[in-house]
Amino acid sequence: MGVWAAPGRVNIIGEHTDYNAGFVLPIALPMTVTCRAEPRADDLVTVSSRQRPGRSVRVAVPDLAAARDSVPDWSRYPLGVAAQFRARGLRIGGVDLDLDGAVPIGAGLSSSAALTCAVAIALRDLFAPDLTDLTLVDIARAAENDYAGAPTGVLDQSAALLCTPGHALFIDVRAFTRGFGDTPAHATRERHGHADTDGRADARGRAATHEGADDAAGRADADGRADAAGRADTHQGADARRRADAHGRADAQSHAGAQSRADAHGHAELPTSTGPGVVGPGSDPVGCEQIPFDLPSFGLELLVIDTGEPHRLADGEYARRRAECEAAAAALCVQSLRDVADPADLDRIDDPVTRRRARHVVTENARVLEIAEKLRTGANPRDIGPVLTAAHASLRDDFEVSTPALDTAVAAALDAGAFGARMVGGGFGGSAIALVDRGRADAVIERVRERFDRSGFRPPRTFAVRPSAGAHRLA
Ligand code: GAF
Repeated sequence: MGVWAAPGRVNIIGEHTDYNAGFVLPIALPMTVTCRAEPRADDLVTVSSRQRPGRSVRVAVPDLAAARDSVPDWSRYPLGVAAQFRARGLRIGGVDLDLDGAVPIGAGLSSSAALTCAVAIALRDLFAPDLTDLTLVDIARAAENDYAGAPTGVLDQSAALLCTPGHALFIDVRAFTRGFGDTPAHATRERHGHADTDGRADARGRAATHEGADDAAGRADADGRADAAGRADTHQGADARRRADAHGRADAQSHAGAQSRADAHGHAELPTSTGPGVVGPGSDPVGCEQIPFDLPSFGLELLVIDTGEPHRLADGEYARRRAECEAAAAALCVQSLRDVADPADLDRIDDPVTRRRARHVVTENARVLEIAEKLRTGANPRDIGPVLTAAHASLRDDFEVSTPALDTAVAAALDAGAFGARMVGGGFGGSAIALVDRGRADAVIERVRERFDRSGFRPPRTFAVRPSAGAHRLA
């Protein structure tokens, strides 16, 4: 028996770049989903959720794949992870999985990846202890894509599994996903055909939403959140120790990589000295770099403003954006938009909507590299503020995934003195972040509340976050 936890995430920068083989820079949140797991003597996998009392689901291990269409939506996230272990030839036995979530639901903070990743590390530790973190990322991603039907990239699962306290995690998704043997974009397209060229999501994509996962383990009251944060904190020391060597090595390696990235926005790749996808003891996977992101010592706070508008991934718009990006890459004859170095190249795309979608991705990749370089070289994190705000404009105007409430949150935070602000995650609802001086945090929150009230939006929920631990065992 044991208890495992995995966090939600906030992406500092790099939205909708993961499925374009680009760059992302998330941090893990202090809020987690926990999975209490106990092996059984028989071959049943049971899942229960504190957020769904009395509605546990049980499936025999050999029936996991076939059960996909008959189990409730919420249970597809944990069962999908178990099914993925089986699909990869990994032996798992019967097990009771009891879930409890403290990542705000529908808030664009990735409660579903927190759930799949908590289950993934529990099953790894119980049944397949040699599995690498990289394989776990792929397992959690595939569980969401193939079993739950949510066409995500790898951002959320990577953040939940690999982030470390006090750091933002830079990921070069192309280099990182080489180790999967298949890129997430290709994997999803081949297995699902989740969106046609007009961007219409298929029935499976539309059927499942992040809310399934959120219902399973995402909801918690203020006490629940405080408790989860506290529990996560007590284990951060161990987690930090586990990765302590990795930081030194990863940082040293990444300085060499920084030069090549800076020279070739969009084309350059991180060094792959340990080979594609290899995870050595005490090192981060290829394509990943832990970059110090120490807000308190600069007197800064990162606020999350949850608009309360539920964010949904699989209702068709996310899949449509993916299809538009693929169409843009095809029009430019490149493998993915990651391969576009110069925004001027986008003039070759005839369709104005497709061109704007591509412009977001190309400029967003450049923004990730710019912020990563600033943080890597020890700049005051407040200097990244204008880049965050530019990212919001791009998501609002070019990618068109923002909402009036998100725009209001960003505008009000900036008016009240935030250094930068933007929506986070997939969009169409969810949360914004604002980088603020610690002394201005209350004023910023107050201004956002006033503006929401005046605009007729529900009161937002606001809280400060700090870079926290990735998935870990609690007990
Ligand atoms: C969602 C997806 F799950 C991620 O993979 C990523 O694409 C994100 O939206 C947008 O950056 O969280």
